[in-house]
Amino acid sequence: MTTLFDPIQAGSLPLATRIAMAPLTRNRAPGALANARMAAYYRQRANPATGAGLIVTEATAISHQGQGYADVPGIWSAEQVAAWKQVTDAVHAEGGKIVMQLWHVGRVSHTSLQPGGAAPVAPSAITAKTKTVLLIDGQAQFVETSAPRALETSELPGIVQDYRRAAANAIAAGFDGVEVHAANGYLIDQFLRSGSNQRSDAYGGSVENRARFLGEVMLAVTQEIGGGRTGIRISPVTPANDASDENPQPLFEHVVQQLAPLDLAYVHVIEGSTGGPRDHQQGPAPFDYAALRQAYRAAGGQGAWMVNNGYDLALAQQSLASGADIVAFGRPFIANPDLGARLKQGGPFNTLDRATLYGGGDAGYLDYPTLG
Ligand code: 8OZ
Repeated sequence: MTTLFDPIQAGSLPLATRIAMAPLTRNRAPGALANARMAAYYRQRANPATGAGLIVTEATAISHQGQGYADVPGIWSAEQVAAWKQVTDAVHAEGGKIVMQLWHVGRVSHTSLQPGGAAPVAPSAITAKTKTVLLIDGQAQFVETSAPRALETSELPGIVQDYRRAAANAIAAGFDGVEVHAANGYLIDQFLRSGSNQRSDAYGGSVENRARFLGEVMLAVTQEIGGGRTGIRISPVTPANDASDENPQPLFEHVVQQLAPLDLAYVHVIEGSTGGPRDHQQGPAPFDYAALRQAYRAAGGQGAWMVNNGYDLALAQQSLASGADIVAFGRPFIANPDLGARLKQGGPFNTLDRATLYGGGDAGYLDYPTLG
């Protein structure tokens, strides 16, 4: 029987275990630059014998327009590429693998974070009922997002190009690959889901149209760096950032069918409400994740199937036994740098300090203890 501690080949990525560190926003990159503190944090989790078989970085903006939170990192400039090298070097020195999560927040932003103080962009001019994080006098504060403007059809190729450049930059910075963030109510998910997409052009309306932007981004990224170094994260029913869809099952089955020919490294699925109940429901029926995976496989998709949300060892083993390939752990990896070793011996696990999640320094970031 396959265990979490068995190796797997995910596209071109040889992974020592099936334990992934999920992408985790920590708001510790002032100036949108990675830094030595971040390198130390990822290094603590990088050795596959004690930490993760694969690290997915915190969400990283592909452009200034793609920024939506204070002190999150970027990957659009040469300076940012150089800064990330200290992170990839640290992870590789421990024998680890790391991919960068590529992010455009769309409407989940604030004018104070946008170029020239402009309105954030979105598929449609519908304000998300959600908050973003700003730093006010050095303190992380949650504030309402700003009203977005609808993107012109003619602007979309430029954003696709931003994803392509970001993927090339990630490889130049030493990453083993990228994960396109198509989850949690950010730009790509805003196009996918009917609650945020009221477009009347080729990018709105039918399932095929709403999935078009995602398809174009994935084609550009895979053409640039190869499908085997590319993953994607989706969250079919999450209500995160005001995301909603009236019928997610056919929408996401179409999405994975569209992904199948790209020969991706992996498909990463958040089950349920991100960081919340796994049985969260949107649409007419409970979401069928096994059917989603079967739709991908039936279309010829061979990427690893990565699952996430509220997993412990028992649930992870159960999921591997029923067809998942990799399990991503988020909050447990914040509090336990050596989560792999702790899972292997059945605990104990450190408790997460929520007060130090977003912004700040070493506390709650570099000081969680490891086993003896
Ligand atoms: C928590 C806080 C800010 C951003 C996501 C990138 O939900 C995020 C995020 C999470 O995917």
